[in-house]
Amino acid sequence: MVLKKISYVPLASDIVHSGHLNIIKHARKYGDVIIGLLSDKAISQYREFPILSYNERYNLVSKLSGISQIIKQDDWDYKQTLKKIKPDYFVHGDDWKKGNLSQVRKFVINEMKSWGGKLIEVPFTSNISRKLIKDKIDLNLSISSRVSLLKRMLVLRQNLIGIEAHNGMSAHIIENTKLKEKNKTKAFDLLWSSSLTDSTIRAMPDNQSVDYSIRINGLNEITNISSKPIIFDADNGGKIEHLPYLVKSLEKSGVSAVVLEDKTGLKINSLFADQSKSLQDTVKNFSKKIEVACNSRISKDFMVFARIESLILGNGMKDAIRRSKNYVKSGADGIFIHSKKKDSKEILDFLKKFRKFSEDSIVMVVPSTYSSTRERELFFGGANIVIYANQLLRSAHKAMEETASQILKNGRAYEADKNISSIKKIIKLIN
Ligand code: SPV
Ligand code: MG
Repeated sequence: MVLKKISYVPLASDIVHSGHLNIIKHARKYGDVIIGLLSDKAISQYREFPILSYNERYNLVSKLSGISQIIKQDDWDYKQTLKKIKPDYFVHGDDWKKGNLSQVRKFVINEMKSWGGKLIEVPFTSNISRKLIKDKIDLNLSISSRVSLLKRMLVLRQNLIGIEAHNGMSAHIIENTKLKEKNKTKAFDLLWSSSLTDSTIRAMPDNQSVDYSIRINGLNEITNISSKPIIFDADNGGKIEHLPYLVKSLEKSGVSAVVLEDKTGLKINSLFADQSKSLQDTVKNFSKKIEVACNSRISKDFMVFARIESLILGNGMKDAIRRSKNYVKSGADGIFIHSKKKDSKEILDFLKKFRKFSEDSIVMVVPSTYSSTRERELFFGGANIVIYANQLLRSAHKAMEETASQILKNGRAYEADKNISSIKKIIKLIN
């Protein structure tokens, strides 16, 4: 009996298009087609998180003809998979010769050689691609899959970094800021919709003068640009009777999580030195709010975070821990513990104490004042989500202030030109 050759085709395919069908057709000429369907984890290591979950993608791909087997591929760089399968042929589009995956391509060629296998490259179908389709259907994310994104990410990775997006431009910058680290690409995982920056861009105080409906409308600009999950800072959530409508609006806007803080009365930003007019809610009242928010969600994946202000208000660590226990018991998916200290000692102390009784709850921290602490120290201490809550807006503010005064001083823009993005760059950015 002559054994049939194995023709291996790696696929991510949360959008299946004719380019994929073309690759499978080619692969069949060489042998039995095994599809290596990349897991969510594998995909998220080299590009944005997939829109469809692994199971959904599996169902989709299993309906395609010409496939002998689908296996789960958990490594995006093929280091384990290739050794295991030792395929005779490895079939891939030729669009990976440049860019992110070119190193991986070199590895595949060498590895395949070691058992006499061969890389077959199929010319890229230029009029179709995942990106083209994704753009065409205007980001393509159905609201429900958008809402689920954060929970899905947290299942795969327990450490995420987020940054504040206050409009379409900041979302665009976040979407396109990537750092190549060895063979991996580092990018921000999620977006923080901040009450502080949403107020500041309108030159309004962070005291809920900018109401929820204005802020939620603004999210549209962001979701048009970015498919990263959004966490919404809802201050104290307002009146308990209004909470179900807030949660519903957030879900309908594609938000993945809401943060409610345990303060009452007129809102004052937590980083404000004078908190004398701020009161902390009772555990009973606030726990009720958490329950109401949890019970009003439509999607089981929408997450509710309880923000504890004990350390901000000077009410102590004991109070913070007591509250965290109660809020988790009330159904909060996670805790946001905040501090306005210059160092992270009290945050790390909280994390240590909290982790003694809760291993699973998600903990979010915002190192604005203790900015010298690195993400990895916070993750190591037990945090799951680290958020840079206002740095983009602050950098834009400083740059604009400097440019405005330079123009006034010089009576022309020439001196400012070297410190600002060129017109060419700006025009190209938008197209
Ligand atoms: C925000 O970004 O609006 C926050 C975080 O709530 S802080 O400003 O530190 O209170
Ligand atoms: Mg806020």
